[in-house]
Amino acid sequence: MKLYYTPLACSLADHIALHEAGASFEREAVDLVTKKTASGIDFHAITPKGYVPALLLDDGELITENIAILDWIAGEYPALGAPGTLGRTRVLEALTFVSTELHRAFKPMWHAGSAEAKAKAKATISGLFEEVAGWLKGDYLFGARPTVADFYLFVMLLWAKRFGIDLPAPLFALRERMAARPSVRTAMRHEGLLAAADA
Ligand SMILES: N[C@@H](CCC(=O)N[C@@H](CS)C(=O)NCC(=O)O)C(=O)O
Repeated sequence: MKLYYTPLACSLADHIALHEAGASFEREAVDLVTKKTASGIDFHAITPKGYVPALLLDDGELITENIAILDWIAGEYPALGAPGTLGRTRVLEALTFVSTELHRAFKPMWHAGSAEAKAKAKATISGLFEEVAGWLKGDYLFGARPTVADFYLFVMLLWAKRFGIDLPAPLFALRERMAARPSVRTAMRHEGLLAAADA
């Protein structure tokens, strides 16, 4: 299995999930500007979509779209899902919110645009974080242990730091808690996201 990723992109959620699961996998970085992989392959030849994440399975099947990949990982490694008859639905509900509301709201922050558009995006993001802050059922979204939805949310919390967006106290604490997990530290180290002194 091979994960195509870009440092600090939304693919970090999948990277963390695979480490958290103890999965055996390879990884290959993708330059989203040149659309070349680290080994020099045209990324469009791997997926015409041209964006990360993409997960190549051992049987040659390629999964794209973050919600689908994270749902597949939780299916293979049920400890990364939520319990109960509605467990999978609740995780998909959270993943969809992170993807279609939060992740999408960050788009203006990553691209060239007016200061006004960025200020508007920051206000939208802060409102969304206020909403998510009320969802925690314990140390994580669904209780005492993290699910794939926490990993995607964590990437959004890192992006908040990157763009100087303040977090409600429960999400600030969640970011700290997540950042201390060995799987998260390993994935971040592999993506060059830990300060040298901290790596
Ligand atoms: N619909 C995709 C979007 C993924 C996405 O936005 N990926 C970004 C990185 S976070 C990307 O690769 N952008 C490069 C591009 O679109 O050219 C998904 O949900 O997985």
